[in-house]
Amino acid sequence: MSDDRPSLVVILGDQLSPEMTSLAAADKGRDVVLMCEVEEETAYVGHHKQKIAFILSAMRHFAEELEEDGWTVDYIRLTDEGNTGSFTGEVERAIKRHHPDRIVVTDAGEWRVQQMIDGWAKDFDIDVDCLPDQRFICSKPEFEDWAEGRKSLRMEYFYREMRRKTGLLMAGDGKPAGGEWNFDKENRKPADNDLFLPDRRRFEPDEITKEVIDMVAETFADNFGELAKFGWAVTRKDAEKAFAHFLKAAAEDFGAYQDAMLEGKPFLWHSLISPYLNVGLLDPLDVCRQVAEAWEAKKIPLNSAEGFIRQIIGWREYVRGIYWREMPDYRERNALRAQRDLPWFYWSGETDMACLKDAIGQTREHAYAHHIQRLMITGTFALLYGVDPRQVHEWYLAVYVDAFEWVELPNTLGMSQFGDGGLLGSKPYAASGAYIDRMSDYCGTCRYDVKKRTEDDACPFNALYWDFIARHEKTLKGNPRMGRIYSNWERMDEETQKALRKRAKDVIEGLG
Ligand code: FAD
Ligand code: DLZ
Ligand code: SF4
Repeated sequence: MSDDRPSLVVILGDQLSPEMTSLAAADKGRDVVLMCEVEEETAYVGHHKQKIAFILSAMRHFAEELEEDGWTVDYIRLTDEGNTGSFTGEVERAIKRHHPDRIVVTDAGEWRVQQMIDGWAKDFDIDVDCLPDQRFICSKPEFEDWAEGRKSLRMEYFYREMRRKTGLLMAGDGKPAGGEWNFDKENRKPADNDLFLPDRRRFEPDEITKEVIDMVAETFADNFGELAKFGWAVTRKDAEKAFAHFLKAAAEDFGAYQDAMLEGKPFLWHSLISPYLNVGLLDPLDVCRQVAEAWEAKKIPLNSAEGFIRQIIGWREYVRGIYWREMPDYRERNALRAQRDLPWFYWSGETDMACLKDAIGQTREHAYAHHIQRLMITGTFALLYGVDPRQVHEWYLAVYVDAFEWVELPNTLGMSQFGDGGLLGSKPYAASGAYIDRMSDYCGTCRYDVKKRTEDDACPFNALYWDFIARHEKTLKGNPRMGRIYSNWERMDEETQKALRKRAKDVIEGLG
């Protein structure tokens, strides 16, 4: 490295943290940071309008933060003249402008973008230092070590390792606090409509965000979703305020009502921090430490603290490990050979099924649905109906503000659609309407009757569920966790089985 030529530090739209390894390896007084808004990233799926607005506004705010901190930032806007529309094209132009002696970048979150970075050294005949992303608790090689030689890669065992590694919620003797690793049995309460719901910290768009929102409204007018209720934090300071408010107002009951759903109540006791964690406005370990401290200070119960921490140091880290271990062919897997097209109402929200209407409606309004809505409403319906998992994946990647492939794909294709044949989950998340009825108040207002199975007004989930079970008998019957379900199916008389399959056929044809 010569003294007078700068390094070009490339910061991607989900690397908005001053702690990035790329920044740590650079010289603030000499080097140039490149950040670019590019068409390729705004268009690789038809993102929700709020997702584009959130990322571009957070990028612009972060560029300001870096400049205030003394960095030189070369920021390319989407509408700038000469914008080539791709990371590679913008890096090429920046090399011509700044004549750097090397490129410094932190590993990309997504395989697609990492492929581009891996080509830069050859493309531009320049040194490229691509550094690990240290925002994660488990590095890629560490996950490989954990996974190597294991017969099954269950999250629960990985999670215990992460508890030991971080010391979060550990008793002094290497045992988990409270004597158990997992308190999920306390975390399945349905919510009642007369419960007091915590208010949520949302943020009025400032001038930068307003400008981005106007641009998105015009440029991405045909994309999915609405902008009117945009209330996401776009700076570190505001994201910290949002998290502090969750800790004070909602974390206490987070555990108990984690799986609950109420019509017209999109946020319940959830934290709404996934977009902030995923782009770097909040640090995962830091939020977990704050939650553990709140438990130690007796402000929140252990089942809530443990449930929350497990989602982050367990599930979030685990799906990242799976993604990098299994890509690129993971995206193509389709163990159940599901081939149907995604029903159109996933985009329009126009359906008489109250549960789907609500989950999709709030997704349009807020670019948000909580985990159980994603898994057990939109996810389960697509699974039972037999949608091609690639189409389901593209929908989830598009419609949520927090959607980045490394976290979305294993959750969708693996956990929700069983497309990986059980690598991630030990059985499919198939369920009839009874589950939704138990965990929500949707069925009360629905045109369909959740108690009926074969009539014209029977809940579609019911017949689709049994049809799914029958359709996949060869693949799933041998699964020890499915044994009881198959016994129930076999105990049904032939007439009932036929009526269920006929009703499922009608539902499928009706939607087709
Ligand atoms: P909370 O319920 O408050 O949970 C706290 C945090 O835990 C979340 O912010 C998130 O960072 C983490 N977390 C919880 N569950 C998971 C999980 N299964 N995997 C990884 N992290 C988890 N999460 C994303 O961040 N991006 C996605 O694109 C995404 N796609 C999903 C697709 C499907 C089909 C499913 C079933 C889940 C998906 N999830 C995804 C996981 C989860 O639904 C969201 O993280 C969560 O709903 C975000 O809302 P929250 O911040 O209020 O979460
Ligand atoms: C999701 C997204 C969008 C919509 N736009 C941009 C962009 O214009 N510039 C950018 O740097 N990042 C964007 N992103 C996030 C990237 O897709 C994300 O950084 C990569 O997927 C990480 O691999
Ligand atoms: Fe959903 Fe069926 Fe309940 Fe209607 S009856 S809300 S379709 S589970």
